[in-house]
Amino acid sequence: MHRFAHLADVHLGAHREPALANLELQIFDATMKKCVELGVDFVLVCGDLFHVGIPDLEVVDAALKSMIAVKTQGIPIYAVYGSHDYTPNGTSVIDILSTAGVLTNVFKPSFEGGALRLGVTVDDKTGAKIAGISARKIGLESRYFEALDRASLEREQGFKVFAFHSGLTELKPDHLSAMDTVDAELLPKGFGYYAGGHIHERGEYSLPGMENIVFPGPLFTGYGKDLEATAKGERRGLYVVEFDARVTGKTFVPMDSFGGIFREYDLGGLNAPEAGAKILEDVKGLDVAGRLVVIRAHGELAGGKPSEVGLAHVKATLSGRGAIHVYINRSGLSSREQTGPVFSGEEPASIEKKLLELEAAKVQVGDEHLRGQSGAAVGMELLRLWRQPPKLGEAKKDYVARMVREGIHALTRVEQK
Ligand SMILES: [Mn+2]
Repeated sequence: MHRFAHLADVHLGAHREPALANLELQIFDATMKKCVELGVDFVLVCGDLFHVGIPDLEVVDAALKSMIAVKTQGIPIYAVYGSHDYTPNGTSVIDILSTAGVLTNVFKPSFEGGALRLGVTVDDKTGAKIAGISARKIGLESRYFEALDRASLEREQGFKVFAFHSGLTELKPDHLSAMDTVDAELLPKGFGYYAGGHIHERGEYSLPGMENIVFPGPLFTGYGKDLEATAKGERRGLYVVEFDARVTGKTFVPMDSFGGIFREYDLGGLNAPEAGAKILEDVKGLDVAGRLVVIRAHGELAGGKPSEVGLAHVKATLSGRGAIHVYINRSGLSSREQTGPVFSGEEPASIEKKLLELEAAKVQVGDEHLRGQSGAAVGMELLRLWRQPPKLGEAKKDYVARMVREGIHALTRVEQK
């Protein structure tokens, strides 16, 4: 009997607050140690190992140490790329780790007459065959799936794992209805295990011809909405899968990092100062030391703006009492005085996409690819590019020049069909 570890959506470098940033790296390190302790034969990371394609070198260094400790035990690490690992027009840190032999990229595409052939990676020790498709930028990988030569993969004998970083349409929860997904019929059938990533919600599924479809959810806690789920008690971790000729068992292994407190406030009908007072009163007796606090405020204020509720003060108060992190979601909070579009309770990326689509529809430009949906996609690309911080030691003028150069490239490039 063999076993492997399946994890995804680690998002190393997602957190800027020192406490969370440290915990994030600690949990990753503990996870790598856990893999050794459990005696797994290999580790499979299904995308979004890092939060951005070019993270801070400090984060890379820490992650590298954790992974090398696994490698030196003779445990290989296989990976496909996630949407966050992708760097427009460039080399991402995952490419570097792959070149250095710290991990093996199992996405081995070749195109033959319009069909996508996937190379299969055979794990030496167990003979397990791994094939997979990396995500590119949002939604683009669906073209890979459409072109995929499934028959050749289905003909492969032995224990097979299919790794991917995409939601499946058939399994899409209602609240993610805006998310781009891939139809399960486009995946090869009859694999022993379908190792997913991208969906930040743990789930085990089966579909016709596809047993053991697993999304482990974020290893740490991801960001935004994930923090809320963690605060409500959702456990984070990895899967350990046992197999011989087929899967004989799969177990979720939690990697607990911290406890959380979740508070929700309906502030409808109050004015801004009343709303602030209500929250402060409620959190007065809470023991927040060493815990994650997530507050969700919603409703339509009778007077004042959401920015006048004093949420920054609430945050400072709770941080002062030892909360490791305070996250306040006020996307459902509106005001009678407020105008403009509001998209509540969604992932930042999908809100950005909707806003850009709304704005792109108003823009009159000659270039076809800067209008409508495609214009919004270019906008997303620019946002993504310009979120990259300067590299350590990079002079401001070099950084600006690089951003301008990459921005122009993104603006002028017509997406290949
Ligand atoms: Mn992710």
